[in-house]
Parts: sequence; C-alpha cells; structure tokens
Amino acid sequence: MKLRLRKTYIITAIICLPVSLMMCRKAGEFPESDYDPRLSGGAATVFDESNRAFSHMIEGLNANDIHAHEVGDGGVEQSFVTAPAPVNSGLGPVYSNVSCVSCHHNDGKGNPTAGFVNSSLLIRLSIPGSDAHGGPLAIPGFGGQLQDLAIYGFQPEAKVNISYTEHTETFPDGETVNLRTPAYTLTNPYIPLPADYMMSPRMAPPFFGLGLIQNITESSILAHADENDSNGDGISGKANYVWDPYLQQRMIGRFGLKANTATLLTQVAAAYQQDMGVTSYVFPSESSYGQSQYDGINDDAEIPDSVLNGAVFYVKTLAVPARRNVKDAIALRGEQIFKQINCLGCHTPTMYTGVDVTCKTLSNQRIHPYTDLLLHDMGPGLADNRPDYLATGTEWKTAPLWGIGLFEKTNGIPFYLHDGRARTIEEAILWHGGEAENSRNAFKQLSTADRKALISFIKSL
Ligand code: HEC
Ligand code: HEC
Ligand SMILES: [Ca+2]
Ligand SMILES: [Ca+2]
Ligand SMILES: [Ca+2]
Repeated sequence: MKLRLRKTYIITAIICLPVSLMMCRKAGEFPESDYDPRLSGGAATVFDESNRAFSHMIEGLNANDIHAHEVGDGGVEQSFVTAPAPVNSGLGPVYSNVSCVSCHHNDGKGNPTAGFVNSSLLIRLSIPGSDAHGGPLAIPGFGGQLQDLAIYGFQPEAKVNISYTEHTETFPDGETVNLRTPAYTLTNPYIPLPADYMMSPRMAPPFFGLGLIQNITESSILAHADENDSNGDGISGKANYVWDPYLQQRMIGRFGLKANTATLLTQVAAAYQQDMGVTSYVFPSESSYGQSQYDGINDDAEIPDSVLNGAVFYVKTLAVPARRNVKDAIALRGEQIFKQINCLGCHTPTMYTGVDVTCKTLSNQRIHPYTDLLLHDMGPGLADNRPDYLATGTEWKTAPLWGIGLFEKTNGIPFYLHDGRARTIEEAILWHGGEAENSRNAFKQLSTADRKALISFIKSL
C-alpha cells in the first residue's frame, strides 16, 4: 500500500510540476492543447483508481498542513459514544449516525437507508414560512433536521420508513430501465408532528475536491447564471444565497445538495452538531437544545477546536481522482454527445479557482467538476417540495460529475441522485426533468451506440 501510494504521488508530481510552473499565467490564457484532460482537479489531482481513490491528500502541503490533514483524517473516522467516556464522548442525545465516514463511505457517497449503522440518508425538516434570515423555518420540538436515533434513555425524534414503487421506461431499441420512486413516512414521533411539515431526504455526497469548490470565485459562478434564460436554451441556473451563522453574513451557497451552506467550517460543524449530536466552538448548543429531550447540561464544546478545524482541513485538502480513458474513442464520442444534448448546460466541464494564499495547490487551478454550482428546476419527479433559502421545492444544485465513474469502486453498490433512488447512471439521467427535460428526451432518443458512448464518457470522469 505504502509503496503504491508513493508511486502514485511521484506520478502526480511529475505531471503536476509542469502544470504548476505554468500557473503564473492567467486563467484563460492557455490554449486547450496545453492541458492534460486527466487533471480533473488541476494540481490537486491524484492518480488512483482503487477503492481509496477519494482518500488522498493534495500535493504541496507543508509539514504543519500534513499534520492537520492527518489529524482530520483520524477525526472523520472516529465513532462517537455516549458521554461520559474517555475518548470521542458526547454522541447525541439524538443523532443520525456515529461518525462522518459511516455516512460518507470511503470519503465518497453514501447509501439511501435510514436508522441503521452505515446509513447515509438524513431528513431535513421545516414548516412553511422562513426564518429571520430567509432560511427554512424549523419545526418547534424537531428543529431543521430529523435525528432518527438516540442514546440509551432518550427517544429518536421519529423513525423513517422508506418504500419504493417501480415503473419501467423503454428505449427505442427495446432496452428497458426500472425507475424506483421513493416514498418517505415518519413514524413514532416523540411528540406529534405538525400537519404541514415538509421533509427533504438527502444522501451523503462525496468529500473530495471541496477546497477547490470553496475557492471558485463568486463572479465565475455567477457568470454561468441565467435566471431569466436570456439565451433561450430552457436552462436558467441561479445561485443560492444563504445566511452563515458563524460569520453572521449572507453568502453564496456552495455546499449541500441545494447549495444551502456557504463554508466548509459551517458544513462540518453542523455535521458534528446535527448528524452526531457533538457540539463545537461553532455550534456550542446541542441539536436538542430547547426540546423536551434536551439533557439540560450546559455543554461546552464536546470536541476541541483542533478536531473541528482538522476535519475541515481534511475535506478541504482531499485530492480529486484523475479522469480515465481520455483517449478511448467511445468515451470521446460520448463527450461529443454530452455537448450535443446540452448536458453541459448545467454540468459545466471547466471552472477556475481563485487565489488561496494559504494553499498554492488549490490556487489558480483549471478544474473539471462538471457542475455550475447553481440551482436548477429538475421537475416534479425529483422535487422535495421544501424550499431552502432561494432554492424552491423543485430546485437542486447541479451534482458534480467528477469521480462519478469510481463510485462503484469506492461504494461497492453505487447510488445516484440526492436521495440515492437511482442505481445506475441511465436511471439518474432518466429522472432529469424541468430545465433538463430537453436533454433527457434527447438522451432517450439516442441510438444504442450513442447512449452507450455517453455512459462510457460519464464513467471516465
Ligand atoms: C447522517 C449522515 C451524515 C453524517 C454522519 C455526516 N454527513 Fe456530511 N453530509 C450528509 C448529507 C446528507 C449531506 C448533504 C447535506 C445537505 O444537502 O444539506 C452532507 C454534506 C456534507 C458536506 C458538503 C459536501 C458537498 O459537496 O456539498 C461536507 C463537507 C460534509 N458533509 C462533511 C461531513 C463531515 C466532516 C462529517 C463528520 C463530522 C459529516 N459530514 C457527517 C450526511 C452525513
Ligand atoms: C438543467 C440542469 C441539468 C441538465 C441539463 C443535466 N443535468 Fe444532470 N443533474 C442536474 C442536477 C441538478 C442533478 C442533481 C439532481 C438530484 O440529485 O436530484 C443532476 C444529476 C446528474 C447525475 C447524478 C449524479 C450523482 O452523483 O448522483 C448524472 C449522472 C447526471 N446528472 C448526468 C447528466 C447527463 C448525462 C445529462 C445530459 C443528458 C444531464 N445530466 C443534464 C442538472 C442537470
Ligand atoms: Ca452531545
Ligand atoms: Ca432535530
Ligand atoms: Ca439559459
């Protein structure tokens, strides 16, 4: 393992050195031919196709940073336990899972079950209206997220029941695909739920490349927005703007499936507090604060600042896996089709990062996330009917497609879309509606060979 890792780092270094030397030039000054299409994360790319593909540190960190990354790596793997305990104390009283990686499997995606170890689905909750900052209105007694597990002596807020109904879609060549529509019901609430509650089921997305995402300038995200669809292609992406409770300001949203969080610090601190019931300097109160199950203990942070900061630094500095099969004729044909049927109207292939003075590897990079980080109406089939800041009940952030071809390796059984309903890439595409309806219909009409080519392109990412 060590040996192979060293080899992949050496290869990365050989490839990244000339790239980083070229970095003094401004983005956009490069002729296409200067680029290696494998470098999905620019200098922050790693060459590994194994089940650990999402778990590598970016190059170019100093000794302090490497230490912080390693502290974070340990931290995200730790399972929390009921207080008092000598280590990792403070789970709950109510929670959704016991560690980061039990939801984000192998630093990758999760699976769409609920209420079990290793299940990665959580339910966001609200009632109609919005809070003082334009965000979702929390349900009294439940807050903005459902915790479906509890430590001994406490009751989960409710249990989640998921059932699926299937229907079949047929391609013109006769090949069929089964699509499953999920239905969610909450059972055994610890107190009655209001009649008009709304829920948004969400499955854990991968961790890697997030330092790059954090570093894309706001103006280059807005450059892709087209709220009134002035170019008439049926696609009208818009940015989400959210309240950051730590910085106490309104900011562009980048993280979360509706771009509902602005910074990695808030995202990770909220994961500790809401997903695991673990308090920190960012969120010093338990998720159950103010509820009847609140344990009444005036909590100090249950994790030291170094653990929270380490976890943030860890996800910031995970490298993006390199693209594969870049010279494969079928995949290249698929790339043309991806353009032709306007998948790239939302899945923007190329973005540029700005400057991060603390990290050269994340600065001024040409990257290939295949997302515009914008919100799009995806139609009634994918709707959760729960607004989240500026995102309506039918809008979702374009899912990044980098690394998607490796989900089978990192997850065993891969699951796609915000709630994991899709089991194959074909299923995921067939669920596209709303602004993506034209692309979806064009996909459905492709010849067998073109359809397979498109899928093989996506699997090369
Ligand atoms: C119960 C399962 C669960 C646990 C435990 C969990 N997460 Fe998540 N994570 C999610 C889900 C679901 C989302 C999407 C949230 C949303 O859309 O609001 C997410 C989103 C994220 C994101 C944003 C990714 C992106 O591309 O936008 C980061 C970063 C993250 N989690 C880090 C962590 C860390 C670090 C921990 C441990 C401290 C953790 N998570 C624990 C389920 C989980
Ligand atoms: C209007 C914008 C838009 C267009 C056009 C579009 N997509 Fe998407 N795509 C999205 C959004 C938003 C999601 C996330 C939806 C969700 O999770 O419910 C997504 C999700 C996906 C996923 C699942 C990713 C994952 O990690 O689960 C795949 C695969 C995908 N798109 C491929 C395509 C292909 C191929 C095309 C062209 C046929 C296409 N998309 C066209 C916006 C778009
Ligand atoms: Ca706690
Ligand atoms: Ca709650
Ligand atoms: Ca448009």
